[in-house]
Amino acid sequence: MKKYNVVVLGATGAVGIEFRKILLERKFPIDKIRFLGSSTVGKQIEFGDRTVTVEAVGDDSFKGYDIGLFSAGAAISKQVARRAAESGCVVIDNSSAWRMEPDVPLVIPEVNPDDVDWNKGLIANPNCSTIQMVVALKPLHDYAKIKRIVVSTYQAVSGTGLKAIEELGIQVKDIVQERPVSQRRVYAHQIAFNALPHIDVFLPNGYTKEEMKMVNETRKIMGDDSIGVTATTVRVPVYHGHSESVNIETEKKITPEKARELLENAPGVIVEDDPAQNLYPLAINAVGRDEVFVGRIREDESISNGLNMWIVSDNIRKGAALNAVQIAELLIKKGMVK
Ligand code: 12T
Repeated sequence: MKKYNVVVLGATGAVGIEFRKILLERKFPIDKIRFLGSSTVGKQIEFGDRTVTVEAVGDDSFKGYDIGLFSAGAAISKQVARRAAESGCVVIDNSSAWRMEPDVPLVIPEVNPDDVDWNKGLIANPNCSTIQMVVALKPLHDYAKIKRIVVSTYQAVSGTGLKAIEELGIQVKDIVQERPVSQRRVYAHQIAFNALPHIDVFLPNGYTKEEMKMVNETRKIMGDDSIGVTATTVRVPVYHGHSESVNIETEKKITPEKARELLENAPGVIVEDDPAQNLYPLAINAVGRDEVFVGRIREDESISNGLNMWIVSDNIRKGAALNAVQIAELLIKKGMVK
């Protein structure tokens, strides 16, 4: 079996840690591996039976490497991704930097695998909240054509990175031990025992950038600009796993039973929907899992063709690292890596 030279940019961040786990778990065919970071340069990392030293990004970081898995934020990605691609390294970028660029495919392997065919060395991984929603909605769209989506998210702090996970822990401990909250650096407000209707920055239209990512990315991935999408994205004091309340209006009638059947046969989806047994998707159960979990599927009785559902997934896995590695596997399968 052919093996590939792989470079991970942002190798010690929350997504980087997951990249390393998933590459090993899935026995990704690796020849050379390189880990790049900024704050952790020089750190030695065990990777299978190798020990790899974290390096700083330099001019030659990508030369001789076939696949780049990037999760170092939009600013760094804007600086290096095109250059890496030009040097022959196919970049799969997890940041928001390139997602809406017309010459960059935005890919979820279960949804639009063939969009990788027109890549020019750079492929974008969608936003975590978008991925899990679209994995669940695509089979329903194919059957009944979705006209409009109304989504509210309940997003874990791990999406912001390791420093946010640490901050939630510190604040929870402070409050439980009846001390004043000692640290508030990551978010605009205390996150422990709270809910913040604010993810990423605010835009002139009153929405946050996270909300507009869900609107624009959903249309690009589905290849359908006629779908109306409106979103409210909320940070909740959960370490891992995003939850979403999703309402859809469809052109054709789709019953909850039909929706369950379609989703039970959909790739990457698990239906957990038995209210009598208190069974519905939960963030704590989705952690460490690859699939998107869907439940609470019920009719929207306020309109003629509408459904409500609850969609949960591990935001760092399917929402980030796993989806990117699946794109890399897809490129290999299609013979699109040199
Ligand atoms: N601000 O990939 O803070 O565009 O949870 C993902 C997650 C941006 C992104 C977050 C963010 C992205 C967050």
